[in-house]
Amino acid sequence: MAEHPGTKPFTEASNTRAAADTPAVHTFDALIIGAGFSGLYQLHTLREQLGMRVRVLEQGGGIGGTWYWNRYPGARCDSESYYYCYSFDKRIEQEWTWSERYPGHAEIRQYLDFVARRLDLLRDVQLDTKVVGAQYDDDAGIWTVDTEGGERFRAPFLITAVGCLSTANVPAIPGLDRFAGQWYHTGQWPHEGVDFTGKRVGQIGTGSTGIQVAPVIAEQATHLTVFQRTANYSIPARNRPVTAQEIRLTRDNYEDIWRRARSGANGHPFTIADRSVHDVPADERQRIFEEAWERGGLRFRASFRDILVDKGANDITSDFLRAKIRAVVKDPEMAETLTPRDHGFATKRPPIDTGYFETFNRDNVRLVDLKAEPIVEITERGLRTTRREYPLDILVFATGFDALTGPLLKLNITGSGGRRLSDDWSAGPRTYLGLQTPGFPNLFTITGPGSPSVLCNMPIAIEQHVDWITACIGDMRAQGLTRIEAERDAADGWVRHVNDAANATLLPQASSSWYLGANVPGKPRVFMPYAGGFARYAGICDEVAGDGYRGFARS
Ligand code: NA7
Repeated sequence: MAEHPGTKPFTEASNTRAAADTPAVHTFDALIIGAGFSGLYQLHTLREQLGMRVRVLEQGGGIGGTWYWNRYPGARCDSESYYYCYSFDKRIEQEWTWSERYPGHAEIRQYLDFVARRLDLLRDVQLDTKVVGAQYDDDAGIWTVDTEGGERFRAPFLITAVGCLSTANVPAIPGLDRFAGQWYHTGQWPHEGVDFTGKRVGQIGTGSTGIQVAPVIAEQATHLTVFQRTANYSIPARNRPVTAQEIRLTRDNYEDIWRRARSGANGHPFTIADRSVHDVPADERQRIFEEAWERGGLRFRASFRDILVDKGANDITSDFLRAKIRAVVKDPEMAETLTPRDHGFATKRPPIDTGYFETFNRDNVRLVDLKAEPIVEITERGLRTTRREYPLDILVFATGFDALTGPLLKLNITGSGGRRLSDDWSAGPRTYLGLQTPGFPNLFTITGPGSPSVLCNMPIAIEQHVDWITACIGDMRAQGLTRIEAERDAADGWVRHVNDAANATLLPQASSSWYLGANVPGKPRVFMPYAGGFARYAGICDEVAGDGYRGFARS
């Protein structure tokens, strides 16, 4: 795939290293790590609203964050395009036109490139720059950031904009190094694409990604074997081109769309119906579900208000979806293997699909139930389970991410007094509002653990965080303050609140969920995102700021 234009690495004279063993040091008012949706908007606000000198350090060779890396065939956002975008700039909102109901990965990169050019962002973005360490100097009140290339950056404020799903989880299956074919993780997909023609392909993983990629591979490959550990629910996406009338209507109504998105639980502009699954007679309920199924997409779960909080309501919903799998998949044994029985609908991240279950009616597709025959090893020729060896030319890992904490811990962050973030989070992330961690002054995290993040339509969650951080730094500068740090009591209270919010839903009951870190062996089992709802969360953040940044020590 061709790289999109306008994303050449930042270069300037001062960027070259002064001498082989003396890193060049570049000083800024703020450093941002990551040039996806969050890093780009954070750059814009700090520069334009506060007049700060900012540098964005980006590991990739282009902007786009998650969408720079996730280029696997079928990669598409499951928020609808008209609201998977920024809301802060009327001009951008009115000029950009999405082509499909759900934006594909290439179109999202084109959109971000359009935004970056419109706002002249690229001059402050340094590409191909991987951060390998960040240390806080208490005496100087300065963060020092080191890069793999040996450069050093210093600034009083450090903002991580590294995304929630950016550290690929490649399971440690013995034998991968001796596999004679090619293997790929979907989150690190080659830019030139992968040609599956004439190949026997194995795919491990049936989360949102696996469900998107399998139908596309099956169409191209000679044969596809899907290795499934946990069966998943999926709602048809019903993707299609956007009509001229929809574009007009959206543009005319953006104010209302954003107002609704911000006042809801998940940053989506659709409202969750104010009725219980138990309130309506069975035939009426069936009609409502069928209608939602036909409409497709994430808004299926908005059909009733109690799908995620009432076990009985969730069981009824899950049964409807299980029946759909049986209705689509012709082989009853295969249908049963594809039917989730161990968790309720949407207690794990609910995928949406284009022809996923239909894929299993194809002659060239096989399903392997890893619960019945676990993986033993990868061999030179393919993959061996406890039952047999499956010969493969290509192995695709759709095995997800070390979500939320992974991208942050990879940065090797050391805070006040030399404390390491990895030590402080050894039993799970401990943040205040998901924005700051005690012991790490002037370090802000956009959509960090403890904030609504992945439970939301991300651009809405990102804008709320960036606006809050920008206002917070602006307020400090106005008052002549230089240091802000979350107080330990405030963080402890917030961690309790995050747990309570999760426990008020059915979400923690899905024991294999990446929300809990369960997909990464050895990761602490803690429910990481804030499940109390976006609007409620944003209200708390505003209240904290309005109350003199309650829970933050500022000096
Ligand atoms: P997910 O949702 O974490 O899915 C990963 C899949 O890979 C899931 O089916 C896992 O099974 C499976 N997996 C992970 N490790 C293994 C091993 N070792 N063996 C077999 N199977 C394994 O990641 P996605 O990329 O699909 O989606 C991530 C998010 O991106 C998505 O939710 C959207 O928010 C966008 P498990 O369920 O853990 O048993």
